[in-house]
Amino acid sequence: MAAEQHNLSGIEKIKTASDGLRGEIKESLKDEITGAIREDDQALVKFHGMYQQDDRDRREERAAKKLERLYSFMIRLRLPGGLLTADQWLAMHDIAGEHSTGVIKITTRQTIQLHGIIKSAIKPTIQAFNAAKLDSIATCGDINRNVLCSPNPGQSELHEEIYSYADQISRLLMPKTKAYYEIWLDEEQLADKKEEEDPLYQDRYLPRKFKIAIAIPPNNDTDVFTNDIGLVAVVNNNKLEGFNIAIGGGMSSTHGNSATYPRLATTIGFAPAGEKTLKAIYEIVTVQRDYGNRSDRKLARLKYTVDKYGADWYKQEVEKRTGFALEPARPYTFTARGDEYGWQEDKTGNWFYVAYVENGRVTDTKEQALKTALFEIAKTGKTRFRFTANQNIIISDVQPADKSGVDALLQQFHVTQATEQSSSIRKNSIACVALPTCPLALAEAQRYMPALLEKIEGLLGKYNLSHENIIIRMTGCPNGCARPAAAEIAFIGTAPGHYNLQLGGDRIGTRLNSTYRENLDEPAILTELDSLFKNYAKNRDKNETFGDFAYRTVIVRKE
Ligand code: SRM
Ligand code: SF4
Repeated sequence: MAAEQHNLSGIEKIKTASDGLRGEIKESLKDEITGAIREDDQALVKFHGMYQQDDRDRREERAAKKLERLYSFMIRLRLPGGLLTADQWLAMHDIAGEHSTGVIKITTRQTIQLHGIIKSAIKPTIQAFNAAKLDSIATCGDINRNVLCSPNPGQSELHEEIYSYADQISRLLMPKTKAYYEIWLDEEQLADKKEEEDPLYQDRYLPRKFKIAIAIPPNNDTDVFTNDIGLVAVVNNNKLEGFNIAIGGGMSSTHGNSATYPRLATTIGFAPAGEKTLKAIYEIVTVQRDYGNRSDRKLARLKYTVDKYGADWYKQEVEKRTGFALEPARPYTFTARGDEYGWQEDKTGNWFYVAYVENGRVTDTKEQALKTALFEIAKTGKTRFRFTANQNIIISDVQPADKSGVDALLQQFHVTQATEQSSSIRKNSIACVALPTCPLALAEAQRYMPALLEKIEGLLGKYNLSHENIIIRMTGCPNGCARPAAAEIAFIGTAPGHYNLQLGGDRIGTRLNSTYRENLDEPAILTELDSLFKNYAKNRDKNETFGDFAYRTVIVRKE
C-alpha cells in the first residue's frame, strides 16, 4: 500500500493533467509574440530533454529597454554511458553550429548539452538529432535521467558487457508516452492510446528526478554513490557476477534549510547479473514512485524516502515486489575517481586517447582547437567518442594502424599539449555551468574556476604540492551539479563572488566533505588555502591525500 499524499505540489498537478506530457506545448511553440513558452509547458518540456533559460548577463540591459528576457532553450541528449559514433559527432558539430551557441558542452552525467537554441529552432534541432539516431527523451524532469557507466574501455575485459547495462536500464525506464515523437517529429497521434499506458510512471511520473550510475572498480569515475541508485559491478575470474546495489545518493542542499542535505547512497545488497538486476532496479523505482514525497519538492528525492522509512524497510519493500531477496554485498575495491589521460590500449588491442576538456566545454580556444580537432578526427570515421562523468572526452576504438593519424591531428590542434600541460588539480577539477544560463546560479562557476585554479596552482607550487591529484569542484549554488559535496575541496556559491569552502571528502568518493568556512571571497579563499597547504606539506602522514588530511586535522576537530 503506497504512502498517502496530501497537498500535492503544483508540478504534480501539471504532470497528471498533461495528457502524457503533451500539455499545450504545440500551441506554446506557435506563439510568435514571445520567445518563451507557457509556464506549465516549461515544466513539461523538461521531460522531453530541454529547459527554457534566458541570458542572465543581458537581463538588466533588456529590462532597461523594456524588452522581454532573451529566452532560449538548452537541450540535453540521452546517451547512456556517454557514447557517440564518428557520424553522430559530425552531426552534433553541425547542429551545434547551426542552432546553438556552438559550444558542445559535456556534462557531469556523460552527455552533451547545447545552449542558446531559440524557440523556433527547437524542432529543427530535435529533428536533426533524430536523423543522427539521437534523442533527448527523459534527460530532464521527474523521471530516470541519463544512465552513467564507467567509460574507460581499458579498465576491464568486460567493459562492453557491463557498459550494455547502461543502455538496458535506460530503455527499461523510458516513459511510454509518444508525445516526444508527435510534438517534435510530427508523427501521427496513436489511434489507440492504450499503447501508451505506462505501468511504471502511470500519469504521475516520479516525485523528483532520478539518477542511476554504474561503476566498474577499481575506478569510481562515475561517482556512483552520489546517485539515487549506484551499481558497482562485481567481476570475478573475468566473469560479471552481478552488481552491488546502493540507494539514496544525492548532492543537493538548500542554504539555510537544514532539512536538506547531500547524502551518499547506502548499499543494500547484491543482485546477480541479468534479469534480477534489472528487476531490482525497476522495483527500487516503483517504491520511490509510491512513497516519495509529492508535496515538498525539496524533500522529494529518493535519499529522503530512504531516510524517512529506513534502508532496511526500503530493501524489504523492494524484495516483496521482486519476489526474491538481495544477497549480501560482495567485496570490491575503489582506488581512484579521476580520468587517466593520454593514450592507452584497451583489452581488445585497440587504442584510446583521454583528452582533458576544461569544464566540459568543447570549443576552440587560443590554447587548443579542440572542436576543430574532434571534427577532423570524426571525419576519418575511424574512432568513437566517449564522455566521462568528469566532463572529459575519450577518443576510442582506434585500431593500431590508425593511431598515428589520430595522434597527428591531436598534436596539430594542440589537444595533446593542452592535456599534457594542464596541472594535476586542473585535470581533477569540475565546475558546473552556472552563469549566464543557469537560472539558479548564485555565483559564477565554469567562467571563474579556471582563473581561481591558476592562483591555487601558485599556492600548491609554493609548498611543492603541484603533483597532488586533489579533487576540487565548484558550483554556483548548492544544488550540486558538479557533485561538490563529494570533493576534497569544494567551492559552493552563496552570492556573487562568494563561496562556502568545504573540505574533507576522500579521493575515491566514499566520504562527503563538510563546510569549513562560509561565504568567502577570493582573497579569503586564498588565505585559507595557503595556510591549509602549508600545514599539509609539513604535517601530512606518508601518502596521505589532502582530503584525508583535512578530514583528520580540521573537520574531525571541528565536529
Ligand atoms: Fe544539475 C538543476 C546543470 C548534473 C543537481 N542542473 C540544473 C539546471 C537544469 C538548472 C535548472 O533547474 O534550471 C542546470 C542547467 C544549467 C545550464 O545552463 O546548463 C543544471 N546539472 C547541470 C549540468 C549541465 C552541470 C554540468 O556543468 O555538467 C549537469 C547535467 C547532467 C546531465 O547530463 O544530466 C548537471 N545536477 C547534476 C548533478 C551531478 C550528477 O547528476 O551526477 C547533480 C547532483 C546530483 C543529484 O542530483 O543529487 C545535479 N541540478 C541539480 C539540482 C538539485 C536536485 C535536488 O536534489 O534538489 C538542480 C535543481 C533542481 O532540480 O531543482 C539542478
Ligand atoms: Fe546551476 Fe547550481 Fe547546478 Fe551550478 S549547481 S548548474 S548554479 S543549479
